[in-house]
Order: sequence, then structure tokens, then C-alpha cells
Amino acid sequence: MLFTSKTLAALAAAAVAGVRAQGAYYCTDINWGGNCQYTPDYGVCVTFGGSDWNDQVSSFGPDQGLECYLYTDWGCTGDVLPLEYPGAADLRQYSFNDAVSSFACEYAGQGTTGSYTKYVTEY
Ligand SMILES: [Ca+2]
Repeated sequence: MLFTSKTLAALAAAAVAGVRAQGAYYCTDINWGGNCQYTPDYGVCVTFGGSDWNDQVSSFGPDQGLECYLYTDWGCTGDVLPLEYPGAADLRQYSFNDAVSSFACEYAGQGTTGSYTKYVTEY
């Protein structure tokens, strides 16, 4: 990666302001058990393209200040469950256990347009 003076200035400003990446932490078992992963993304749609995570997630925790929308289908489509920090240790209480195929996080209270400028297909 090429660091320009503009990039360095932005990084310095972020460090001073205490800004850090925000996203969501999720696990394949309830109560944050099984395999867990943190995705430092918001404002984008994250799709679980592989079998490791698709229809496996049982606990899901947005970072403080974020609201995440969990979807039953890829590309942030299908049935949706909005979750705010601290999220849900047991998605069975929302009838969303082992059902999440994609998600997108936004700042809490902003709502969602249901469309995102950038689609991330991974995991
Ligand atoms: Ca599970």
C-alpha cells in the first residue's frame, strides 16, 4: 500500500480522535460459543458465501453504536432481523437461529435503506 501524505494525515486524525473500526462479532453456537469471528465493516452488505458461516450463526453482537440487520438470504435480502448492541446471545429467541446468510450494520437510529453501495461477499 502506498501511503500518501493525505493518508497519513487521515490516520493521524483518526488516532487522535480514538476512532476505531466498527462492526460485529458473531459465533456459530449460542452464548458466544463455537467458532467466532469479528467483521470490522459497516455500511456494506456482508454475505456468508461459504458453508462455515452460512445458516450457522447462533449469537450475534453489533458494536456499541451500531445497529445490524440480519438477513435470511444472500445479498441482504429475505427476512430481516434488526439487532442493536449488545445483540443476542441466543438467536433462537428471535427465531433466527442458524438462518443468517448476510448482514449489514449501520449507525443506530439511522434505519436502513435496504440497499448498500458496496457488497462484500466473503466468509
Ligand atoms: Ca449454530
